[in-house]
Amino acid sequence: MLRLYGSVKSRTIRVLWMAGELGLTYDQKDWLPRAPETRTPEYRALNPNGRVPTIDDDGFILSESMAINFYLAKKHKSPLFPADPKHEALVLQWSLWETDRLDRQIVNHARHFKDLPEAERKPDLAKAAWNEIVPAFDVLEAALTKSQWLAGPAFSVADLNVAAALYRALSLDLGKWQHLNAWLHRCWERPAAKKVRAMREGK
Ligand SMILES: N[C@@H](CCC(=O)N[C@@H](CS)C(=O)NCC(=O)O)C(=O)O
Repeated sequence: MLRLYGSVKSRTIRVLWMAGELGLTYDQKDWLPRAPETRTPEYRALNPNGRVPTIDDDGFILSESMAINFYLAKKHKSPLFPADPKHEALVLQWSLWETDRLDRQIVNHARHFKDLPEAERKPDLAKAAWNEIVPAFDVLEAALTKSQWLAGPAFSVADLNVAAALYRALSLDLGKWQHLNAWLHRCWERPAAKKVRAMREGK
């Protein structure tokens, strides 16, 4: 049995999206980041970082949302994990790139721009994050001007990982990045994506 640890209101959304694409059944421990359940010795034994997501796939324990998605797609022989080694390498390239260039920046921007109570927001931090986001969006825009998808001719785990990480960008004005905007909405129009979005937004 596959067990997923983590709430849809966390990076677990990426794994829930992948599970939906693959049609997997799973048991979810719907725990928010820093929930008391993530601070127990039992959970630390599964993920010493105390973070979500983590999976337990019949005793195989894995953390890191991007790695979990590579594993699930590959294990289930999904076309979302490309067979061509060049496309596979591009999947890794874009997923690692996102983790470096956008993952924390997009969260920091959203928190200090609008998510935190006003008194806790630090406009300087929102601005610093935005200053890193803009050149990264320019890079994505350039790539998506040349190709509809990030790693080969079809939607893949690269698109899923990057688009899922850009959930918060769905509410940004992306008018300056038209190809990025179209690609992001193309990804989030997929039935598995719409389902996790509805879960997250309580619809
Ligand atoms: N690189 C990790 C990041 C995991 C992560 O930071 N998860 C957050 C929630 S989105 C968390 O559990 N934070 C709790 C904490 O910082 O203690 C991944 O992609 O899985």
